[in-house]
Amino acid sequence: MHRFAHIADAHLGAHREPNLQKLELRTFDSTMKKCVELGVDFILVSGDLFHVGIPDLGVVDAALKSMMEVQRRGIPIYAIYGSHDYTPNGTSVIDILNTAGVLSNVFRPTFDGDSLHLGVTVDEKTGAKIAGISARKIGLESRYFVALDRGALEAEQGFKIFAFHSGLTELKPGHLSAMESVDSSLLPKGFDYYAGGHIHERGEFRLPGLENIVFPGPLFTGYGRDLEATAKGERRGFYVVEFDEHVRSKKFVPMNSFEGVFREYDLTGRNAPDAGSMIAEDFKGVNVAGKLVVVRVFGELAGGRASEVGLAGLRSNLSERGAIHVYLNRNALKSKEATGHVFSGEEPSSIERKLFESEAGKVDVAEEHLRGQQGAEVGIELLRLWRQPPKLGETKKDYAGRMVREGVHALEKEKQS
Ligand SMILES: [Mn+2]
Repeated sequence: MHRFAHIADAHLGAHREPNLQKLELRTFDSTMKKCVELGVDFILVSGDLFHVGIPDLGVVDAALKSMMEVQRRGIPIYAIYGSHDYTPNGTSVIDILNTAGVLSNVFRPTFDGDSLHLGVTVDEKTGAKIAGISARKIGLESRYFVALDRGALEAEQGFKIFAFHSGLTELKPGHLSAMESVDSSLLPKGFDYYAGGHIHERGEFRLPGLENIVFPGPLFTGYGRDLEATAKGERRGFYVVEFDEHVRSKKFVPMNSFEGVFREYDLTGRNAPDAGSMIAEDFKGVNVAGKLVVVRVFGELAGGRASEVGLAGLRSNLSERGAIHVYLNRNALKSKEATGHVFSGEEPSSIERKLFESEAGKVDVAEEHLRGQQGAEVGIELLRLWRQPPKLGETKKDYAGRMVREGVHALEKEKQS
């Protein structure tokens, strides 16, 4: 019997807060060690191994040390790009690790007119065949799927794994219903295992002709909204799959490295300062040491501004009491004095999307591709590009130049599409 590990959405480098940063890398290291301990033959990463395409070198160094450990034991790592660690017109950390032979990028496309052929990577030891489609910027990989020569892949004999980093329309969790996704009919049929990534919620599925569709969810805790689920006790980890000619078993291996405390408060009808004391009072006597604390507030304040609730003070108080991280979600808190946009109760990316969509209609430009839905897409892509921090050692001037180049490129690409 052979075994492989299926990891997705590790998002290494996602956290800036030192405690979480440390835990994030430690969890990745323990995961690599666990893979050795479980005797896996290879490891497959379904995208978003890193949080950005050009991560902090300290993060890369730590991750590399952990990966070299499994490599020394003859366990290969295969990977595809995710939506985060893909770099539109540059070199991503995944490319560098691929060049260094620390992992193998199994997304090997060749285009023949409108048709996309995927190279199949054969794992030497087990003979398992792996094909995969990397993510591109939001939803664009769906074009790959449409162009995919499925027949050739379906004709491949032997134990086959298909890796992808996209939501499947039929399987999206309710709160992600607005997210871009790929119709499952576009996947090649008859593979033994569909190694999914991108959906930050663990799930095992089957659809007609598609057995063993698995999304492991984030390896660590994810970020933003994910922290809420982690604090509520959702287990994070990866999958170990046993196989010979077919999948014999698949097991989730939890890697949670801390406990959580989750509290939510409806502040409707309260004054901001009262609301603050109520929350502080409620946290008295709660043991937060060594835990992730997530506080979600919602409702409409009767008086005062959201900032006057004093959540920042609560955060430092809980940190002093040993909380490893305090995540405050006040997206759904409204105040009568607030101005501007209120998009409530969602993850940051969908709030951004809505904001762009609502504003795109108001922009008066002649270029068709900068208006409406298409304009919103351009805005989202630009925001994603310009969020990249400068590279280590990159001068301000070079950074600015690169941002301008990539921005112009994104604008022109949209024009052509
Ligand atoms: Mn992800």
